[in-house]
Amino acid sequence: MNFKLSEEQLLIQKTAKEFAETELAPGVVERDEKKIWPKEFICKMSQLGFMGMMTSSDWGGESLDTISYAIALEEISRVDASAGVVMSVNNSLVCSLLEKFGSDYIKKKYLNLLATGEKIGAFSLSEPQAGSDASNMKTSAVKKDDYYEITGIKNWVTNGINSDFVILFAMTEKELGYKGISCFIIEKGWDGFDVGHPENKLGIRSSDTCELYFDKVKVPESNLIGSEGQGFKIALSTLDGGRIGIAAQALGIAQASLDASISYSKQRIQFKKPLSENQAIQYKISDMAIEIEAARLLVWKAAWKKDQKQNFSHLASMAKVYSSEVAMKASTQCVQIHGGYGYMRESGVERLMRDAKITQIYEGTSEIQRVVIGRSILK
Ligand code: COS
Repeated sequence: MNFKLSEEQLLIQKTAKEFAETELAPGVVERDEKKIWPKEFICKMSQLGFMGMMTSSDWGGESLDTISYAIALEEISRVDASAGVVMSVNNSLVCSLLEKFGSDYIKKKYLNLLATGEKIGAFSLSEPQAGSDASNMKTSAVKKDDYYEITGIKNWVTNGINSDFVILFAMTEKELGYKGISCFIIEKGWDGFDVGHPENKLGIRSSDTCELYFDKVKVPESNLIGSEGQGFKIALSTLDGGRIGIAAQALGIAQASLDASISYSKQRIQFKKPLSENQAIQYKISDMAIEIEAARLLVWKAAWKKDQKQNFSHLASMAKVYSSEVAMKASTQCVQIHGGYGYMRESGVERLMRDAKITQIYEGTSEIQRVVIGRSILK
C-alpha cells in the first residue's frame, strides 16, 4: 500500500490549486451573488485539460486516472464549487458516458469537442415526478423511420443553459418500465427543444440549473447511445462515476471550511486571546480535520477501485455520503466559529454552507446512496 501521490498527480494538484487561487478566487463571491456562470474560467479550465481529464487522448481527453480527476476537482471546488460542478458533469456524466457507451460516430462527432472543453455537456435524467425514482420518467421517444420523436419535460439539469449538447434519457417502451428507457445525445437549437429559466438556488449559484422542454424533437437514430432499452443501466453506471466527482467536490468545500476556520480562529481575539486558544474551538477544528482526512481516503479508494476496473459502485456511494455529510458539518462549524461575521455574505463562509447542501442531494441523495450500499453489503 502506498499513499504517496505520483509526480504527475502532484503536478495536477499544484496546477489546479494555483489556478483556483489566482483565477477563480477573486470574483467568486460576486459570481455567487449575481448568479454569473464562470464562462471565461471554464475556457481556461479547458486549456488546462480539466474538462475531459479521464477521456482517452484518442478522443481529445487527457487519459488521466480517476485519482488525478478527484484531486483536481477538490482543488477547484475548494475555491469555487460552482465551477467544480460544471467540470464534474462534463467529465464524469458526459465524457465518460460517451466514451464507454457511444458509437464511433458519436465519439467522433461529439466527444472530441466535449473532452477538449470546446463544447459543454449536460446530463438530463430527472423529471418532476422522477427524482430518486429515476425510472418513473414520462419523456417519450417514439421511433419513426430513421429518427426518434422526443416529447417531455426534464428538470434540475445542471449546465442546462450553458451546454451545447445534452445526454437525454427517454422512454422508448413505457410498458417495459426501466427496461424501456433509452439514452440519446441531442443538440441545442434543434426544433422543438427549449430551455427554461435559470433556477434560483440556495447554493452553487453561479452554476446554471434549469428545466428542458421537448416538443416532438426529431433525433436521428444515429444519436441513440447504446441500444434501445439500455438507458437506465447506462444512467446508473455513469452515476457511479459521477458520485466520485461529487464526493471530491464536497471534499473541496470541507477543506475550504477547515482552512477558513484555522485562519480566522488564529486572528480573532476575544477575551484577550485568539479563538484558537480555546479548547471548544480546537475540538471543532480537530473533528473537521479527522473527518476530512477520512473522507479523502474514501474518495481516493473509490477512485482507485474504479481505475482498477473493479466494482466500485458501493464505494462511490460511501464516498459521496460521507464527504457530503463532512462538508455540511464542517461548513456549519466554520460559520459557527466565524460567529456573526460568518453569517454575513462578505465573509465568504456562509457560501460554503449553502454550497455543501446540494452535495447531499444531487447525483443521488444520501438516502439513495445508503440504499445502494445496503443492497451491496446485504446481497
Ligand atoms: N450500474 C449498472 N446497472 C445497474 C446499477 C449500476 N450501478 N445499479 C442497478 N443496475 C441495474 C440492475 O442490475 C437492474 O438490471 P437487471 O434487472 O437487468 O438486473 C436495473 O439496473 C434496475 O436496478 P434496480 O432494480 O436496483 O433499480 P431501482 O429502480 O430499484 O433503483 C436506485 C435503484 C434507487 C439505486 C436508482 O434508481 C438510483 O440510483 N436512483 C437515484 C437516481 C439519481 O441519482 N438521480 C439523480 C439524477 S442526476 S442529478
